Amino acid sequence: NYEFGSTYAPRVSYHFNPKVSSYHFGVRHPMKPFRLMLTDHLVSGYGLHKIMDLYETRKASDDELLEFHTDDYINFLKKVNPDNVNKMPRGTLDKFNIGDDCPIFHNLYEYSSLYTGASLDASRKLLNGQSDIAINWSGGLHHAKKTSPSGFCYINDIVLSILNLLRFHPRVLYIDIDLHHGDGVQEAFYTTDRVYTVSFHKYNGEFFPGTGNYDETGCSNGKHFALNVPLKDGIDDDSYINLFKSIIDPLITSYNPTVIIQQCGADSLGHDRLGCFNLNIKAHGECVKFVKSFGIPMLVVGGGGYTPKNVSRLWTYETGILNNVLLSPELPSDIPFLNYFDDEYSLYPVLDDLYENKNSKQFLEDLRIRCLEQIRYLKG
Ligand code: ZLM
Ligand code: CA
Ligand code: ZN
Repeated sequence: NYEFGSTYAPRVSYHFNPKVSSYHFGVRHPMKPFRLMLTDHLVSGYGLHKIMDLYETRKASDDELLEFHTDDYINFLKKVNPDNVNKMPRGTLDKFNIGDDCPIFHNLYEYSSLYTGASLDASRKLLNGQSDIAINWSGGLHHAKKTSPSGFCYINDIVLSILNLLRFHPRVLYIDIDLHHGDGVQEAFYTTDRVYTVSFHKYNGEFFPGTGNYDETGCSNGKHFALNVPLKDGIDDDSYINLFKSIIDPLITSYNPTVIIQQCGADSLGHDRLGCFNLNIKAHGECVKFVKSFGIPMLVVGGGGYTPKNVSRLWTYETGILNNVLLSPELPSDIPFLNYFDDEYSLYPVLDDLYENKNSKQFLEDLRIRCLEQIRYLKG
């Protein structure tokens, strides 16, 4: 390991409760909270826990969840369990969107309040100035709606954290590099100019959640304060990094946010079980490094990511970046679950070799121009 970027040495806090990794969505369900345990072992195996402030997080309270979600929905989450779910009144499961994507599993409510408590603790450290960067890899569940779960997300920890930050911050920038559209966060702040949301994602009108075309740009006071970057399969490192930087740079300069929240969903990596992009770990991390280089306080959360060994590699690498540490490729040899990495005992496996890049130069250039036109509305 060696250090880089000596000019800006942020105080970094790391928010985690090992308990959050012990819940199960069901045997074949792609969302595996265990990936968080794998990440935590890798982070400490590389010695990163010694240079951050570590906080074992608490559960969010009901009152905290009710800042965004409805009474009706929170009460349902609290009382439902695998044994009583089929005895609920007719229509309840449809109303609350319960099914294969969002199943009822044991202690679902506890799981949701734990990852949310971690994001709220992290936002509090930024608010009171004790941290410049606060990390919660168990958060980032960007699809959850006010009245229902969606896409593996039950409580929207991002919306709740942003609401908390808005108490003192005039302008919050939300950046989402998960493979999927950050619809829950976009929707929650669609009519305000105090939160700017931008999401990069796969889009074809069908791919989950179906939204996120470039014509969704906000409404009312929020007109021009939402930006969508719809991409096709197979985007590669250079195209993604170039597009990301050429959008985020003018966006930060024009909007001048006082705090940034970055969702780092790992399903945009190549070889993801649900993914279709061709990004390597270093390219994903470059987007985090670039945002950090502006020196604005950051809340960094996880999100999707369905090939656990690569999720944990990515988030460990990004924990290093946020601490100005470049991690050596050799994995620490003394960590539990080392056998999960027996495909290649490296932090940087080759992931860009699976999909054809369907994003032509022309398509990307047109998209970039369209995005810059949107950003230009901020001036004047
Ligand atoms: N079926 N089991 C991303 C959220 C993506 C909706 C198509 C469910 C799956 C998927 C669940 C074991 C984030 C859709 C899918 C099958 C309707 C999605 C359970 C496999 C399984 O084997 C599976 C019974 C399951 C779910 C695949 N679901 C793949 N893609 C998406 C939701 C969340 O990464 O953005 C943030 C954490 N749902 O495409 C269907 C339309 C439900
Ligand atoms: Ca996204
Ligand atoms: Zn996703």
